[in-house]
Amino acid sequence: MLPEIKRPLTRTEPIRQVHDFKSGNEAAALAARDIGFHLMGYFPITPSTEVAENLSQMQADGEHDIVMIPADGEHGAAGICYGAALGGGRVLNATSSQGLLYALEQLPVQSGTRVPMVLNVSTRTVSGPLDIRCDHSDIYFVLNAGWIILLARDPQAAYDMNFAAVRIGEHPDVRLPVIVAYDGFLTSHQKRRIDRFDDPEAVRDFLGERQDPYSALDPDRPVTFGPYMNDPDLINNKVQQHEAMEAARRVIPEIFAEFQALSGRDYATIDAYCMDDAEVALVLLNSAAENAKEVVDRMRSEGHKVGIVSPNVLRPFPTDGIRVIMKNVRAAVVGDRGDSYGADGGNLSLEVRAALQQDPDNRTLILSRIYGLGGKDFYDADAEEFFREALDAAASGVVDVPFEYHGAFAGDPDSGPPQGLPAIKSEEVSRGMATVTQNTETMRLEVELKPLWEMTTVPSRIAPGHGACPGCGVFPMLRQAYSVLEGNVVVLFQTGCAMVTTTGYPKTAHRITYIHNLFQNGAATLSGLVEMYHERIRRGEIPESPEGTDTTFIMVTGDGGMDIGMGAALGTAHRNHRMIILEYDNQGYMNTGSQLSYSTPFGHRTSTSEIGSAQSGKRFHHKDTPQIFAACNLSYVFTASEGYPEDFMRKISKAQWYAQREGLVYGKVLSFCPLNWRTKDDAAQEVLQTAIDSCFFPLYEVEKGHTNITYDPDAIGRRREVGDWLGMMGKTRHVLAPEHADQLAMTQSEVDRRWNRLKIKHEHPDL
Ligand SMILES: Cc1ncc(C[n+]2csc(CCOP(=O)(O)OP(=O)(O)O)c2C)c(N)n1
Ligand code: SF4
Ligand SMILES: [Mg+2]
Repeated sequence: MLPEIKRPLTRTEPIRQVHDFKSGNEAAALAARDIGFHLMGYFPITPSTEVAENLSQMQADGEHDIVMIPADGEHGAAGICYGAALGGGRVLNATSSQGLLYALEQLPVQSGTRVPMVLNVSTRTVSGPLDIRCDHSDIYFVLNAGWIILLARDPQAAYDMNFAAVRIGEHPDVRLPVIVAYDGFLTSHQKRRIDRFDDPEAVRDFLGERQDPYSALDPDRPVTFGPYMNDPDLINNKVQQHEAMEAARRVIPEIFAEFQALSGRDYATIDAYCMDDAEVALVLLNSAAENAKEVVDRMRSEGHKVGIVSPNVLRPFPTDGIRVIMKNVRAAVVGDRGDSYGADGGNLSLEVRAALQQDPDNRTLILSRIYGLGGKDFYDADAEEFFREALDAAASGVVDVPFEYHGAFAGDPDSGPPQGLPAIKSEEVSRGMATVTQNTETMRLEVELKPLWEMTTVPSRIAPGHGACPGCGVFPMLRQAYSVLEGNVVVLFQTGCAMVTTTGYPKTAHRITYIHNLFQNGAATLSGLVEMYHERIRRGEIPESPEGTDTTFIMVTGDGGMDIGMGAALGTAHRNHRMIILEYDNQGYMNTGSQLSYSTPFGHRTSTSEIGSAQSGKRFHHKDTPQIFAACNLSYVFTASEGYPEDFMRKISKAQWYAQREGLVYGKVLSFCPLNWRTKDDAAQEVLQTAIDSCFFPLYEVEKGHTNITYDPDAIGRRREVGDWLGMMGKTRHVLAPEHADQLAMTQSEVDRRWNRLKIKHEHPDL
């Protein structure tokens, strides 16, 4: 018997439901629609992105009216959600892995001020190294954040727990935010049969209205949220938070019981499978526990009294339930998909041991195992091995190996990856393809290029052959830059297509030193390295280079990286470190499946700005990143396109000169993405040309404060309408339909406005 209080139920029959076939992410999105949240703040990250994507499609089709706010990063998303929840409505977010960690700083603020909302976490391993698959290392980081954590072992539970989460979090005795966590890919992406509600009125009755004691939107009752509070009061505040979590121990079973009456589906705080007489148990979270149930059936048919213990609630941890269920268990393996390094067990194992320790009669032997990291599969055979280990311990009364990683294997020092192209020496690639001189009058730079055919002889700092889509613009762009850059170059790639397609372990396409950092912080990381370089030269630890031959430090980033990483990049700009930020702008978060970035133009279709009867693509204009950096008064800012190689090569040569001598350079390169622009693979030239000729993407530079348009389509009679460009891409063709005439006109007018301002700046050196 689990220690649950079930309250009398008024409903005798479950409500009308329909069968469906959905993945965990789809189920969570359907639940969000059916709940009718007021607002969702989000930032895409695999494998949780589909929640927002599904909701975007449903929104475009007019199926819900949740306000969907694409944040500048997960920290921003958490802030948006917190602010919205202070206003009293229902709020949703979804994230994973680094996204959860990036939001982490906000989570205790929300729980500490007792503001309910729902956050779906599709669990994924945390970096580094970067790995997009499932484990529980992300969710373990939030165990101390003060949020209730419900677990969903399959898509049905992902749907159901969202309803329960709303009620639990908003309960007057609780008032805490709630996470619903399900396994990335294993649950988020695998489709299963689910039942979903088909009776909106009954759902509304179940959910009721959100009741908040205070709202930031009540002018009659102004209220101070989050006062400055030191001792002696803070500890009392935390006692109240603790009491809210304790109240949740009582409230959760009550809400689960009500949910059972609504749906017919029974959730306990702990899913106990064959535990009534079990002598040996496996304790696991989420989908792995489901896999292991089959093994229990098989082993029971062989006469072994085995069972599975799997909490449905991680916070508050169901300590009493664990003690009751495991009272007669002689030995158990507790499996953790995430280590608490140095603690001799993952968090689940530590908490199970702590729970049992409080029962003076308990004699269960615990074996702690770390398994399934980074998406490593957990098969029947693994579950069976765990059971056999526990059976041995139960029989001998001894635990031979209390803590171990399961499934790791020692590497063979003699087996390395096949040798690709060797590292390249700077002498091999420094061929004097660009000569940069400073005009002594204007103090601006002039560049003389060797003919393009000669550049083809320069070996590339990046190996040929890559994992990108055919026609991808990233590689021509890199090739062009590397053809003219001189000397030693160190690159840092932020997360994105260029990074993922060049460094699949155990290989690397980079023949020079390459660093990856997550795209919220690459600029800061590289600025640290730059300063270390100069300081070690100053201390005589690294030989000094003759003037103009210093190592060049380049951060390569996508346009998305300039959303989430904008703070770090602007900090780097204001400090003026000697490095280059080179942004390839493919107008979206392509690596994660083409979600909108702030650089995505107005009206463009992405997987989070879908088109349908109720929505026509992205709702706001593209970010003018070069102008933002120009406002930082850098020595050099430029735009370029892989379609204009000589223009780009001149600019990147200037960039190197300035980065070696004066400080930060920022450059934005329009970069072709046939997959997500929905064009033919070989359409780069005409599509990029039209983007430039329509003045959507003007080619210019801002050098020492002077704006210089380097290609003026007006002046040579090549000016085109923006519609000509939009008509070339599947992602934008809809804008040309007569019903979207307003949208087209707005795009044209915004493009004209920005172009005219640029021309005025070009003509007036003081602007
Ligand atoms: C904190 C965090 N949030 C989200 C992600 C998921 N993510 C990885 S790459 C990426 C998109 C990158 O877009 P962009 O910089 O434009 O590069 P592209 O993929 O288009 O080449 C996203 C959203 C992540 N890795 N870390
Ligand atoms: S999705 Fe686009 S940017 Fe990414 S590899 Fe493919 S073509 Fe290149
Ligand atoms: Mg991009």
